[in-house]
Amino acid sequence: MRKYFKWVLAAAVMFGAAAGLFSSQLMAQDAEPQAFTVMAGGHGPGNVEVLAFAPQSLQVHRGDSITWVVTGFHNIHFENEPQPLVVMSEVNGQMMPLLNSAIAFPTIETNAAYQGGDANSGLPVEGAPPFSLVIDLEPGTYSYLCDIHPGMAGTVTVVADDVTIPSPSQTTLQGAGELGATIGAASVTLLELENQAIAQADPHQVQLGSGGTGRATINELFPFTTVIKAGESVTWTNPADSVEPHLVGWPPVRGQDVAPIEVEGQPPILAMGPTLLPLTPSESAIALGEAFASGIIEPGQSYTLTFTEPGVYSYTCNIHPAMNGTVVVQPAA
Ligand SMILES: [Cu+2]
Repeated sequence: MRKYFKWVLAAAVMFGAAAGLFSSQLMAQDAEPQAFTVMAGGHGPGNVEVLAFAPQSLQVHRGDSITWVVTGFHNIHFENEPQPLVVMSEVNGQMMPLLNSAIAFPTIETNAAYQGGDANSGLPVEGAPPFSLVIDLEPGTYSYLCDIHPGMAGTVTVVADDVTIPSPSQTTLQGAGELGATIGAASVTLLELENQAIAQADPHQVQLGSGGTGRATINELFPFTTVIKAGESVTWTNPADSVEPHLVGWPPVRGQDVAPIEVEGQPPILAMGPTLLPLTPSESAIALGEAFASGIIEPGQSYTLTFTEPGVYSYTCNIHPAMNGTVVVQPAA
């Protein structure tokens, strides 16, 4: 009786294992396509902005779809090398800086089947549906990136149908963990930068955002408040190891990054709008109440203004509305 029982148990285990194997194979082959989500960027406290795809690496089966949820200013571009955001081009016989149409405009529609090669989501447009692709690719690893933020890249690995992969909810959790770790590390840097700014010996220097923070940027001014004497200057510097452009100016000009020039039968030329245009050359003198705008200060660049009159001067970064600073100019002794 005991022997018999053992045999039944063994048979049941074996049958169960076989059935499990059989059913899991069935599931892998006949499974409904799954819908995965990838976060493209994210926000943390203290104006920390994550410049990463999360999860950075994703496994899918052929036929599954991926939706990229974009937070911030990012594109999703399957390609090998990032393209420059700003290109100099001749318009009506004049060289002018243009937003690169190879980045701005999509080359694949949302919900389309992606079968390889160059494919770009285009820049995020307010109110547009999220960018999704149905992955119709042979097994292999495919990489994509954001043209705007160097180092912001992700991979999609397509595996054979009979290979088990993490579920969409597991990968979403994984992505949330990656975002959280990046925000945590950036928050530590934020405190260090604020402490440095408070202890700073030279009141004439302001750092625009963070540098060297890898997968995140901190869009703040270090320090927020600058106190100088009339006739003195302030120099704003975007650190060389930053990955984010900034500018300083007053009054704020938001949301006019592009001033499209219509061209018949072609996509519009994307001239830079008032938000990004330089109004005041570096080394200029500013009077109280006078408007000024630096234009884009790229990583590694500086911009200097001299304040001749006592008073309180507010300024902002048109790209990052939370970057607001004040220069307090005291009467010269
Ligand atoms: Cu900024």
